[in-house]
Amino acid sequence: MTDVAAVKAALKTQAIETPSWAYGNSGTRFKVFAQAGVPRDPFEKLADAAKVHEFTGVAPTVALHIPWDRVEDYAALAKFAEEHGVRLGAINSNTFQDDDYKLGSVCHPDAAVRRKAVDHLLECVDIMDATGSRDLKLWFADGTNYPGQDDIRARQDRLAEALAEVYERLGDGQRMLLEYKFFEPAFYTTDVPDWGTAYAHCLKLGPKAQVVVDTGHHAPGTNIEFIVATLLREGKLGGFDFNSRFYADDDLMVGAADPFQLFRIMYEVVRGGGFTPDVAFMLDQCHNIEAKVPAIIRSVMNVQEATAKALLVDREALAAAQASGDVLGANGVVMDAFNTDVRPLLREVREEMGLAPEPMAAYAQSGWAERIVAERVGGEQAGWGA
Ligand code: AOS
Ligand code: ZN
Ligand code: ZN
Repeated sequence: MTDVAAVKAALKTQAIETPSWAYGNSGTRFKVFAQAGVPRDPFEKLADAAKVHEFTGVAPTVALHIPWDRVEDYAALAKFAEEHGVRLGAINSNTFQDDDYKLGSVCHPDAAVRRKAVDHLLECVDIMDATGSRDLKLWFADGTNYPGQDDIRARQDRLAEALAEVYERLGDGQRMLLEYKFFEPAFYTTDVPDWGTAYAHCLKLGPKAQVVVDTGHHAPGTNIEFIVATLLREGKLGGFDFNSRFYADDDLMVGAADPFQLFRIMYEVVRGGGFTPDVAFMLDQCHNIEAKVPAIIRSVMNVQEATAKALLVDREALAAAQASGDVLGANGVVMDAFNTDVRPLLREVREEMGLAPEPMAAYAQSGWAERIVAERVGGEQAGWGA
């Protein structure tokens, strides 16, 4: 029997980090459809993120991206966040948007370019000191397009050297989260293409280096929950970049494409003791055609629903079925949890937290969407990459 009170208590402690870039305009390489009311600066992104937290109660931190969220005074930004009921979260570096990075950043064949990239990463750690952020999230677009273009092994050596320098700079309580992605923008080799490569680097670096799993960064059919289970067993799962993919790195709302996969992942998190602050639940999404703030509220709710179902798995019954070789019984226990409608439970959880039971409706009634359209006129809207 599952202890529903314990499930509710666990759900109230969940923290899902929303990404600053999801509040700005984004699109594909074909077109960015600008939306009215979109934030014009990092402060307005935080104000929107505060609304997501206000209506869900489980989105207390916001990931920043440097340079998109570069400000003069990070302490002031952190203070603004706190005044709005949220905190600054992971710092995401950017070593992919300069012309210098055509052939890579930390893996570039030219030492001067590598220096520039590492200096940027070190600057990100300085920013973490100012914002009080724990995590530096590293995603490298580095790779090659053609066989022979560069030396695969030499690029790994350059990567290791750069990571080691940044690792040394990390303060107490700070971590680096290394993200992998199997292709794009590079199409032949990617320098951190999979969890194994990320794991190997993190293992060598030490305990402050952890792997981050972006759910959209795998080949179709990959068993992501197996990767999650493995990384947790090895003490190397630092967190998630949640999103949905139908095809490649689609960055659609988490839980939209495959809620069953999200549930399976969350079950392995719960099963592996990963439902702790040591595993960061972050979103990494872009809302190209849908309204941004409600899309992020929906995404947070999707993670919450998958978590609730994962927590509801009757672990004792499952263990008994597994031990007795009852294949269908064991599968039935897992499917029972997945097929549970957890929305009434989550409505209760929200009411117990002093929140409206239906975040989407409460947001729609709040008037925030109309207010930002009316107030955020003039200036330039923030966008993915600006
Ligand atoms: C890119 O594909 C990755 O998912 C990164 O996490 C990226 O850095 C993020 O989308 C914004 O910086
Ligand atoms: Zn990501
Ligand atoms: Zn991605």
